[in-house]
Amino acid sequence: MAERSDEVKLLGMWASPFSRRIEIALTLKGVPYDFSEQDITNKSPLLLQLNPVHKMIPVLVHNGKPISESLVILEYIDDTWQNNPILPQDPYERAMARFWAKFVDEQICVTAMKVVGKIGEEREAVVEATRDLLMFLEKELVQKDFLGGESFGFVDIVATLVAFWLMRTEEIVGVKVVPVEKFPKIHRWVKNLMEINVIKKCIPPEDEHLSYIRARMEKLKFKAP
Ligand SMILES: N[C@@H](CCC(=O)N[C@@H](CS)C(=O)NCC(=O)O)C(=O)O
Repeated sequence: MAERSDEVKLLGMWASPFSRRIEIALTLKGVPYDFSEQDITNKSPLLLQLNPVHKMIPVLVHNGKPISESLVILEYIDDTWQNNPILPQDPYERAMARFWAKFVDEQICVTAMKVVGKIGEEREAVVEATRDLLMFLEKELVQKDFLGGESFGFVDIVATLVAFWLMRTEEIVGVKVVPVEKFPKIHRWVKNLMEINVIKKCIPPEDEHLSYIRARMEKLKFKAP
């Protein structure tokens, strides 16, 4: 649990899967925090001051010190509050968890984001590319309830982006990127996630989230075919 002297503040945005990762980790650890909702279309002087390199949320401020980039923040939280560990203890397992987290961000997230930005044949190609990448997660979930193994951990927190952003976006773009027939293990994993109280508490409410994603896509002129 947080020490009484800990001052923890999260600059985030309610609909951001990156910001939600940090809320999940802080909630799992029982760390009280102040949440500062940021407008990413009109960045606050505080955000620009605290994250001058990327100018992005989330930023965690612990006792006045800012930390940016969600994967870095998650590790910081795990190092600082050691109850309910997020990363495995074994060095090889830790390396593997970091490997898959990096894969989710650098490969799945980057490719999946293009699904909403493309139409027609180009969209079909990125949907296929996203499925090829997701197949690696599907295989990781054989005989495992969570990407972290027996229990929910670092990779699961990072991959909530697949469960609560990519799979929600399907309804808006009108394409089943993660069909249950092809990805039964991923669908089972999403069900397992939904049984965790911290997850139930920390994911954005579905209807508001879908309206937000739809409005943002319209603003960016992304249209369903
Ligand atoms: N690699 C970053 C990505 C964070 C990110 O993409 N944040 C978005 C909100 S979902 C943002 O702040 N966007 C503002 C911008 O791109 O200017 C992380 O893991 O923290």
